[in-house]
Amino acid sequence: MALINLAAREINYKIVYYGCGLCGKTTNIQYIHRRVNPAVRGRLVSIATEEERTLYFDFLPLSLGTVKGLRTRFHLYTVPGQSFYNASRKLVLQGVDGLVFVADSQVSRLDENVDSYLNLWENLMTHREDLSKLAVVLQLNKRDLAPVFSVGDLTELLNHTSAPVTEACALTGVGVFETLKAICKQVVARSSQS
Ligand SMILES: Nc1nc2c(ncn2[C@@H]2O[C@H](COP(=O)(O)OP(=O)(O)OP(=O)(O)O)[C@@H](O)[C@H]2O)c(=O)[nH]1
Ligand SMILES: [Mg+2]
Repeated sequence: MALINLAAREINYKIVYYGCGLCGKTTNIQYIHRRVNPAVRGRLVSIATEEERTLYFDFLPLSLGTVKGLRTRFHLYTVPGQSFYNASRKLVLQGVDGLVFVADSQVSRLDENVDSYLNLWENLMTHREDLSKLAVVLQLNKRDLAPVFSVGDLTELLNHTSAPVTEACALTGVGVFETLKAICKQVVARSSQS
């Protein structure tokens, strides 16, 4: 649920980038951090291993305009994709408003994508949340590599909630802002309904 701070005239949304290890979650956030106007962003906080794998999360706050006279703050998080960091993933999911599920399109990563998608459903259940009730975008990343699955195949496997789908190459930034816009639009629309 979006957190409204009336004293500060501010509305806060939490968006979590989820997906298997090495699918490109941190790369998305780093690209956004590099490319947005410094006036709208806070500090990028990354808690990572020496090999630059996410250990706990990445965090980037963005202030993007107003909704009904309230300043909007989007708190972007990533989770660690490696399977043994599940406790961290559960914590990061707490209070989530929007989810970007980042899929690694490479054929060789099929099992990891499916495991991560199932793990997301499971972890949301522990917070009494349900993917079908949240704002969701499916980002098909690493479209620059080969061989990759078709958009249709990945959508069938990883999009049981009929979420908007974007294609991306987070390394060069293709599709990164399209994904961000799609998820921001959805979380704002949902909070306006409630
Ligand atoms: N070719 C290609 N490489 C990518 C793309 N996106 C990310 N990468 C690379 O994939 C590797 C892993 O990217 P990360 O962003 O660290 O992956 P992650 O999902 O945060 O991984 P964890 O923190 O372990 O969960 C890095 O070497 C990136 O440069 C892409 O679209 N195309
Ligand atoms: Mg990471």
